[in-house]
Amino acid sequence: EFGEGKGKAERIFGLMDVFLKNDPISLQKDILDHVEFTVAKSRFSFDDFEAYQALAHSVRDRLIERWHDTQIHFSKKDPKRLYFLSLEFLMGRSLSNSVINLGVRDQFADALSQLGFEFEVLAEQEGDACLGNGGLARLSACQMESLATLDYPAIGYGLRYQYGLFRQVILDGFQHEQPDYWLNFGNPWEIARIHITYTVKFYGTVTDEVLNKEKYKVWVPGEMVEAVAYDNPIPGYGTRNTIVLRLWAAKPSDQHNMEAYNTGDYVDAVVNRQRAESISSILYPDDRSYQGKELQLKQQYFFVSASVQDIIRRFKDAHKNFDEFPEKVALQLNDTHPSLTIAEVMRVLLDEEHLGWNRAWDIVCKIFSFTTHTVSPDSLVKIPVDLLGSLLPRHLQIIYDINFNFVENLKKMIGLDYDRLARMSIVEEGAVKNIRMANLAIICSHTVNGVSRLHSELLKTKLFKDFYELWPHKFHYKTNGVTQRRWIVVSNPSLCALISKWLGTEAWIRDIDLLIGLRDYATNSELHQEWKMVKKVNKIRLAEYIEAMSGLKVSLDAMFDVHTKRVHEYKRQLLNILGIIHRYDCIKNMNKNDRRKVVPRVCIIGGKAAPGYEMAKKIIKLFHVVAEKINNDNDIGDLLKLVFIPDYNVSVAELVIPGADLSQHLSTAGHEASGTSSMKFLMNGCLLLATEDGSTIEMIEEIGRDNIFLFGAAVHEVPALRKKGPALKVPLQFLRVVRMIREGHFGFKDYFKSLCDKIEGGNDYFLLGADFASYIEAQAAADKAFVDEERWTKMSILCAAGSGKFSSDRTIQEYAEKTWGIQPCRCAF
Ligand code: HBZ
Repeated sequence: EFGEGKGKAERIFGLMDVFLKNDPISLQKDILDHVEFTVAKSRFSFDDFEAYQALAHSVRDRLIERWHDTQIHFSKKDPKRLYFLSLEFLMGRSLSNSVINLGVRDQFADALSQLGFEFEVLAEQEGDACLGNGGLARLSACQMESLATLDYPAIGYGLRYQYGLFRQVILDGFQHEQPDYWLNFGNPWEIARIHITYTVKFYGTVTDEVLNKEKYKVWVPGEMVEAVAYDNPIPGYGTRNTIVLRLWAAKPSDQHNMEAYNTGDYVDAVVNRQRAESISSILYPDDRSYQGKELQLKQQYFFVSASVQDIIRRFKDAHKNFDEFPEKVALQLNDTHPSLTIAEVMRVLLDEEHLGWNRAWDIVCKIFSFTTHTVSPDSLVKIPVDLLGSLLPRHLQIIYDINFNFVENLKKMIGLDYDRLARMSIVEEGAVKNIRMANLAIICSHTVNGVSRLHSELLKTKLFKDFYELWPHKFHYKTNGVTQRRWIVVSNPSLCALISKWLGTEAWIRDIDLLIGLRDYATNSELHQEWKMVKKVNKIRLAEYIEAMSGLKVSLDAMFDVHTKRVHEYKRQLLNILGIIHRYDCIKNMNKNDRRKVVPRVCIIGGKAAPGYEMAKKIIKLFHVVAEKINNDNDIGDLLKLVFIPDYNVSVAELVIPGADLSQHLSTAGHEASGTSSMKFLMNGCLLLATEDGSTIEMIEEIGRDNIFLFGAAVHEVPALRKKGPALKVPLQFLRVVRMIREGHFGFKDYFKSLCDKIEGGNDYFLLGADFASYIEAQAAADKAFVDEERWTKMSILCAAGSGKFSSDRTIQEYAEKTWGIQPCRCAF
């Protein structure tokens, strides 16, 4: 590996013959070195933020060291690799997770305390990396961590947005969005690889050329942009393996528009060049729909093209024959967003590697797998043909060719059923012709999966029914999971210590199935005492945060009832608010004696609304006006308090989840593909109040119906209820609370009119009225259980004990074995 022979290698080895040391003195020295030479502050005077930066750099050194070792090991073994393609990753903070996974948390904490700093205080200095919207993006982050921990040879690819998901600011109860220019203070967790760049082409024309008597297509681009790699190491837990998340940033290309410089308008030419950077600058903040915007499509292709070039370069470094490609490469499409990858791989194999259609197609059919995260046909991405044809003319041709072959074959299989042919075609005909990205992904992938059992059933019977009937073998289900390293070890250290103590081992951190052992102690009074103590510590932490943020003091004896997720009509935050109004109304009408029996509650809601989603924004405002009224009603006091947690993100979730007694998951049955926050709450011993939707159905199987508060219509009942329209009977209490809003009990009468209209008089698509009575009953059942401390604690223990199935380690192992065909490749030193 050393160009100048063995002598040089030996000399270098002599200079750096040991790994970085992790004893307190070495760590202190490393941190001070970084203060002095990286942060460029005097080692005799630096503040918490500078200390954090220096600390982060010393952790980064250790990450790089392991990552190099892993790389060398992978190159030597040359295993089949997984390439995980996702336009979104919600990584949150890196410091705590890194030191824990590297196994040096306590050593660093000691070293810092000797320097007069507290690890926890410095960890708070870190900002979140919010390069994603919600569940899908956080899932990608959990899965990367599990891939590293389980020693799989994997690489994640994504975009290095300069602006992450907007920051939510609440003014006067209304959501406002502020840009998240997260790289402002530098990012110690990434390594800029300025030499790893690829040119990405856009626009232009396609011509025919003849080479060795064969005709080839040549794409002459109209614009070129450079993609630069930024590597983010992801360390595994209990292993030396450290994998990488490679994010691409757009930079102007030197090949771009050379003539412009010669025409004399130098300044304009430079300004134009600079525009290239806008491709990777903004994360689109809508977590459901694709608006057909050119910049968004450009972004997708930019990411796809750079990743494919990188993958092919790596393959060609070690292999000559493309027929081996499927043995070495598995490409995972995280939703349809990266599905242009299919057309891009075809294009490279055809036009650049000159393999010919049949060979190229054969390879493409063996390498892709596709996960969908939606249940709604409206969320499926469609790209207008005109837009695609102008931005990526060659890709449009290829997609047409794929579709032509597909439709011809399909006719042979199903005959001339034109309706079905039209539904399955990649091209949607109509006033505006569209390319259906989901159809492209299904046709070209060997495996298609939903994210829970129920979701996959819905795919087979509804969304992708036609395809399922054609290729039943392609359809699988992979129930989502989350990583217990972040969601217990990092975010709930006291619970982590408690679990390890009672199980007598820390092995559950890598082997989650061991959690089931807690069941043996579910009625043990000593464990009950300690379990309650842990919850109390976490509630204190959360209460302090609430007070610091909003000035509101909340009672620790109250039930902390949490509903945090993106705000959507189908997730029914509105149902929660109507339930709160009902509770308030009931308390107001109670006599003193009855009031003594009320279980005090702190109702916590948090979540962002897409900036253009008017109804979601109204729901946020409604919560605030209701909170204003109730929190200031002296008659109510601690019986009911409402808290909105602004700017809910990964690090806020780490604080909120461990402190919750109860969490709500209220989606109308059949609308939540899986849901993953419920898994985090479950692991932390928080009880769930939920509909039988997404992965909740599988949770019921794991923990038993007695340990969860269920309510609402089941999936199969929903269509009939909807059909009833205005004839649907809704309870009087429901009508009463809606009337209170309508009549201006909380102010803003006109503003909330449209919101009330949407849930009354046959317009109630998400069935709030139909589910209301059963929701209130489930809430009453939760109250009843809460006052019986022993029962509640037992339920809480059984939730955590039964959460093993919902670790992303299990999910990733299933994908590896059944979908990707990859093996662990552990780097041993
Ligand atoms: O993916 C969510 C599902 O709603 C949820 O049920 C599931 O648990 C989770 C993980 O599988 N979907 C999303 O979070 N979707 C997006 O964030 C999204 C982002 C950009 C889009 C479309 C969807 O253009």
